[in-house]
Amino acid sequence: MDTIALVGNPNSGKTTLFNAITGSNQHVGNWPGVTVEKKEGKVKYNNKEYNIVDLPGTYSLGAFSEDEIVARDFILKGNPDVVINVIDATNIERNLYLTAQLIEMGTKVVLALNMMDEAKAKNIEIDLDKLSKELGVPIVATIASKKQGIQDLLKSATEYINYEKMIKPFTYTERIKNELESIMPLLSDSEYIYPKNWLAIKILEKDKEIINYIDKNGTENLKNKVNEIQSIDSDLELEIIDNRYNFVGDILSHSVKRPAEDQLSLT
Ligand code: GDP
Ligand code: K
Ligand code: MG
Repeated sequence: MDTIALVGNPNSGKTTLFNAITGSNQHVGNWPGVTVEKKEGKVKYNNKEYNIVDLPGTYSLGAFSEDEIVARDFILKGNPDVVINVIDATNIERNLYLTAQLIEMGTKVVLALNMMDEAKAKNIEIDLDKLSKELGVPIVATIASKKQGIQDLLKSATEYINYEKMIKPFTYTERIKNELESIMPLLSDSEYIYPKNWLAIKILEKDKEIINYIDKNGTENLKNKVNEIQSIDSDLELEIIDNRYNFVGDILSHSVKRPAEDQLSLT
């Protein structure tokens, strides 16, 4: 059975959407080894049954909380066939930071642009086509609390399972690009359970889970490189965060218009 995972910031409407999709066909358990709640359900679409997994609400996919680690491990190791990223359309700048990380991971992701009723009430204009093209992800507008857009979302997500992934190459700053180029060759002489591009970024971010993982599974050359990077007191991780915000900000400047007073309150 194909699996669809839901991921998004807290309060983006993820649970409401999960309930709208699965109805009463759901159950709650726990993720192994942690106290984080695991919600799973099933939905039938086009005569086919799909497994739906609701991942913990999270702003980021770092290693700073159990929720973040559960979410990213499931996306990278649980092999979902497609991921639905639920976005609060009234808070799109902040919400897309997570999207940027999903794109960076190489995830096959569909955006559910939720709370479209509230975005409309706030006169936020979103050019869905432009946003979709520039992000390189299919987007469906939803109002989960009114069960609107659910069928379109299921159509988009289930069809995407059989399509090639849309590719939006991330552009990094010169310094990050150079650092990545120095790590990539060291990753090529062994097999890892994580995508190599993503591992290289996490090494530069000094992600503690990944540093541990490399410590156990990496080649000597890679371990030496990781130690070297950790001993340099650089602000590379901040530059990587900035890089993601710039990627998102640039795209939003072409595709989202807010009323003037709202723009002022953002600064
Ligand atoms: P989660 O934290 O992402 O699981 O978010 P919830 O599903 O708990 O939703 C947070 C709040 O937003 C709840 O009060 C929902 O009823 C409400 N909500 C969810 N989707 C929508 C929507 O599309 N429009 C509006 N106006 N409210 C919504
Ligand atoms: K909530
Ligand atoms: Mg929830």
